[in-house]
Order: sequence, then structure tokens, then C-alpha cells
Amino acid sequence: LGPFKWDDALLLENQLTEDERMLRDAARDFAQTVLQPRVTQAYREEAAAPDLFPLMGEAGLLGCTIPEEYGGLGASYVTYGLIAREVERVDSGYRSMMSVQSSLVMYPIHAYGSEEQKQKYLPGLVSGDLIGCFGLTEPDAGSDPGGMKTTAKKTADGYVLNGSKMWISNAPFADVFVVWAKSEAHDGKIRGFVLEKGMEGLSAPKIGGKLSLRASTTGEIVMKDVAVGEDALLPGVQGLKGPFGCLNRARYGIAWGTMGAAEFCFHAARQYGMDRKQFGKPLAQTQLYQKKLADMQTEITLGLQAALQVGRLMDTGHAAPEMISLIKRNNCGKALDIARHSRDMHGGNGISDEFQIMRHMINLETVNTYEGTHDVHALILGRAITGLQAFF
Ligand code: TGC
Ligand code: FAD
Repeated sequence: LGPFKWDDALLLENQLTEDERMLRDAARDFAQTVLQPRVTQAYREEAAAPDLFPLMGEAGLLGCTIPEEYGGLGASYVTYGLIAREVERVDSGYRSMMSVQSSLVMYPIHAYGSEEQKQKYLPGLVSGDLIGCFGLTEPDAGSDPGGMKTTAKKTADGYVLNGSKMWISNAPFADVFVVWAKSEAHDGKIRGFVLEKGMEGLSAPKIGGKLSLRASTTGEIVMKDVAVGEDALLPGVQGLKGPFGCLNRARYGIAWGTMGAAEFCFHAARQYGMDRKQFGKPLAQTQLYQKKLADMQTEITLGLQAALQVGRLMDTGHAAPEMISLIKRNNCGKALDIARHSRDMHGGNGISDEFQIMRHMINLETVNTYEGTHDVHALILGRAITGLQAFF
């Protein structure tokens, strides 16, 4: 039998290819040298950071699964997950900026777009010279996106869009807007449109006052008679499976990312417990403290193994959406729980932003809600288990 590694209990490292390890190491280096030094201040100030996109692009973090002909790396979904884990080890908001750009903007343009749309947008989105956002959620349609009110009306040479989107990551500084609307010309079916900053009638006001995910900028998208040509329509998909196809990728990345945040909280709790003495001995030498560390290690190890297995299945075309619901729900919930315990184990220091745990904890509240809430994913799994849908 071999040795036991407390921070890699089931030897995930040995299950990765050399290429995957290399791209992961580059992402870790970028995250620790560029993102980590700025995150505390960025979070305090709720600062917009469009300048990060070209830096992320240069480091190969954007659209890594996009084929090389459009500027991407043509990397595996396992690599995409490993990158998300490294970025979210620093902050869920930075991972959010990146995963919206990759899974929710580049993926639909690549999977459903025309050749002209791919040529026009993908290279700039990969390099980070263009910033993208994804508008599905509306003020009255969150968990039930089929209830959206945004419409696209056919005109002689294109469409006119009206409606508003809510809680849209990157929107206030986005150049490219992938929005979903009910199209009258297609029997009211949901269609995707690519809008551009500066179009008449299009605005994206920032949503202020967020207590979570403050390093990522969130806004509305307001569309008042926005006229677009036929070339703005994503021709390759109609119906809710269009946006859900994108969400599958982003939810998968979140399952990895949240484990990065959880690892940060676990490692910090371990170190704090070794350093801090109470009652004459290290906190880490108490039974309660060790039980909490063991629970964290167990959930992180199992969560990472599950994410890796789904990644391998995605890379071979065998993943089902329900598998992604299972890992998104589990890993978000477990990461939130780990962050809350780590916060507690840091005592009073746990509430200080210097220790960073509480920032992760509050961020994970959002991550547990967006891309399908914890309970909505339970209902998706419940439907798969019973064949009975319980949404309405
Ligand atoms: P339902 O009847 O289940 O399905 C409608 C059509 O969609 C297809 N479909 C899928 N296709 C691919 N992948 C999936 N995961 C799919 N799920 C469903 C389905 O086959 C059907 O196709 P067709 O051809 O028969 O029409 O639809 P429903 O309206 O009953 O849906 C219910 C429910 C709860 C599953 C769904 O609405 C849901 O997942 N709600 C959660 C909404 C959500 O996740 N919103 C996310 C917004 S984006 C975001 O949060 C970004 S944050 C990113 C960041 O900042 O990092
Ligand atoms: P609701 O759907 O109103 O849900 C409220 C509560 O009711 C939840 O607990 C939910 O689980 C529960 N619930 C809902 N339906 C049922 C049911 N049938 N049975 C039992 N319980 C139910 N959206 C985008 O389109 N693009 C983005 O880039 C984006 N970024 C975001 C960034 C942030 C910071 C946040 C907070 C959200 C973002 N979202 C984005 C929106 C996000 O996807 C939604 O907030 C999420 O889908 C939940 O929708 P809702 O907020 O309307 O909550």
C-alpha cells in the first residue's frame, strides 16, 4: 500500500494527463499571481474589472474547449473544470466572469451560430478583447425560464426585441449579448439572438448593493425596440434546449469551481487549527476540530472524483444532463457547508476579509442559487428517479 496524502486523498493528480496538469498549473499560476493579490480590495469596492478579460485570455483561460481554428485551445472538458477549480479557489466571482464568457457566450455561438457569427465573435471572445454576457433570467422568470416575456417580432429585414433580463453577469460592460426571446415568427418558440453594445434601445444598468459575488459585476439587460438583422439570430437551435445546452457546460464547471473554493476553506481551517492554541494545545488537536476537517476532506475528495468522472463522460459524449444536476447540486451545497464550518473554526478572525473565508462563504450563497437552485436540481433528479415532474 502507498502513502496517504491529506490534500489529495484518492490521488486525483494521478488520474490527469500531462496536458491537463500543465494547463491546470498555468491557470493556478495566473490565479495566484494576478487574481489573488487584487481580490480583497475588489470585493470591498465592488469594483468592475473588464481589464481582467484580456489577461485571462492571454493566459488561455477563456474558451479553452473552443477549437483552434477560432482561437481556442481545443482542450478537454476536464481541463475546463480544472481551470474553473483554480480560479474559484481565489473567488467565485472571477470564475463566474470566466464561465459566462466560455460556456454561456462562446459555446452557443460555436454550437448554434452561423460560420459568419463564429468568425466574427469567437476569436475576440477567446482573447478577451470582447466581453460577453448571457441573458436568460427575467424579473418574473428565474427557475422557470419558459415563462419569459421577452419577445422578438419579425420585420422585413430582421427582428425587433423587447423585454428585460435580470441578474446578468458581465452585462454592464459587455460587448456581446446572447439573449433568449420568444419569437413570434417561430410559433412563439425560444430563440437565441446575438446583440451588440451600442445598439439603439439596448442598455445594461448595473445592479448595486450585492452582498455576494462582489468581485463580479451583475446587471440588467433592457431592450426597447432593439432592431437587429436576420444575421443576429442563432440559426442552429430553437426551444429551451438552446439555453439549457449552454447551462450544462456552465453547471459542470461550477461543480469543479466550488470544490476549489471548498479546498481553500479546508486548507485554511487546517492551518489555522495547527497555528492557534487554546486550552494549552492546538485547536487541530481537539476531536471536534478533527472531525470537521475529516468531513471536509471526505466531501471535497468525493466531489472532485464525481466532477472528474462527469468530465471524462463529457469528453467522450456520454454525459447526461441529470449527472450534471447531481454534481452541481452536491458540490455547491457541500462547498457552502464547508465554508460555513471553516468560518466558524476561525472564530472571530473568520469574519475578517483578511482571512477570506467569509467572502467564499457569501459567494457560495449565489453559486448555490444561480444556474438552477439547489432545490430545482433536486426536482430535476426527482423527475429522473420517478418519471413524475413536480415543478408545477
Ligand atoms: P423541460 O420541459 O424540462 O425541457 C424543455 C426542453 O429543454 C430540454 N432540456 C434540456 N436540454 C439540454 N440540456 C438540459 N439540461 C435540458 N433540460 C431540458 C428538454 O429536453 C426539452 O426539449 P424539447 O425539445 O422537448 O422542447 O423544461 P421546463 O420548462 O419544465 O424546465 C424545468 C427546469 C426546472 C428543469 C428548468 O427550467 C431549469 O433548469 N430551471 C433553472 C433555470 C436556470 O438554471 N437558470 C440559469 C440562468 S443562467 C445563470 O444563472 C448564469 S449564472 C452564471 C455565472 O455568473 O457563473
Ligand atoms: P426563483 O425562481 O424565484 O426561486 C426562489 C426560490 O423558490 C428558490 O429557493 C427556488 O429553489 C424555489 N423554487 C422555485 N421553483 C420551485 C418549485 N417548482 N418547487 C419548489 N421550490 C421552487 N441569470 C442569467 O440568465 N444570466 C446570468 O449571467 C446570471 N447571473 C447571475 C448572477 C448572480 C449574482 C445571481 C444572483 C443570479 C444570476 N442569474 C443569471 C440568475 C439566476 O440563474 C437565478 O437567480 C436563478 O435561476 C433563480 O431564479 P430566481 O432568482 O428568479 O429565483
